[in-house]
Amino acid sequence: RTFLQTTTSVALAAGAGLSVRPARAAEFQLRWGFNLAESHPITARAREAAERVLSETKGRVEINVFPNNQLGGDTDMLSQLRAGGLDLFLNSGINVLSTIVPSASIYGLGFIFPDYGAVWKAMDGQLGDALRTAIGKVNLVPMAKMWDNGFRNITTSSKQINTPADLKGVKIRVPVGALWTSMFQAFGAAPTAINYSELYSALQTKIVDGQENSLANIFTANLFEVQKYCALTGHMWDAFFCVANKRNWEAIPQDLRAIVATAINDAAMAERKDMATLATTLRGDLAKKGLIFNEPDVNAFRDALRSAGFYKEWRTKYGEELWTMLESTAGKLT
Ligand code: X2X
Repeated sequence: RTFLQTTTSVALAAGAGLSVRPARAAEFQLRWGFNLAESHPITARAREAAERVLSETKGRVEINVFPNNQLGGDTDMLSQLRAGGLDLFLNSGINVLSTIVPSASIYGLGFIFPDYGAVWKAMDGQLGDALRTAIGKVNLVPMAKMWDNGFRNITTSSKQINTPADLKGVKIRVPVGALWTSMFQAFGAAPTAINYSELYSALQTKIVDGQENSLANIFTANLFEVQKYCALTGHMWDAFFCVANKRNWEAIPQDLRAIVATAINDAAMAERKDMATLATTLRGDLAKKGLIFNEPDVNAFRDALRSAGFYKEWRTKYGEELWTMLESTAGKLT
């Protein structure tokens, strides 16, 4: 039980005058977990949201932020969330969240968004709303705004990836979600599903040769230390839903819930801007750390997915309704 509803006033130590903590334990204490590193912009913005909530609720709601897999990997955190031990969880709809809401992964299909304009039009619009509705059906409450996790690129340690043929048989880590495994199988690679919490050590010990992620994650999780090459494939875009455990969420009075939701959604919007700013410098920063970049012809990668029947297969899985919504922003895919 994380949701401590204290009736007694627990005075904190005297002399805490400089602290932003309330003078007594908050009525509602929420635990908010996710996988990203301490230095990722998501962590700073989540902490900022927590401060804002504490002040705007006059100390009644305290959110404790647990980044960097402090509470366990994504698979563990999802279990904790469903059991109510975790109140808020940031997770990609393509990642473990898709194991309980399969349709939430649709925005991760390869090469569907040309740019961020197309991304936010879809995800703040009809398609995103449909996915939030699906998430709402499994006793989770999704916040309105997604948090950017960036376009993804492939890193490797033993060889450079210039064409889909270069991926043949390459052992590559993917997050735990069926779409990811399917996509890398369609590229001809040998994907292994591993949580982000285990990624650095899986690369270091050569359980896998490569992985794919945003430049922000390659930087903040220090993956450049255990990877040599980065192919700028931008093969898919990813983002996080912020989801709450429904029972715990509804135990909070409506006026306080509104403050929490607004603070979290505003933080998501600020984080999107942070990512856009970072995008202008990360390649240079990572090159300075020794990562060797190349810019492959991405059309060849998209064609590889097409000819492997990848889009057709997933069209059947997602169904025509979602597919039509997707194609209304992404254009014809099959
Ligand atoms: O696990 C990953 O690679 C990450 C951090 O990008 C996601 O959560 C999908």
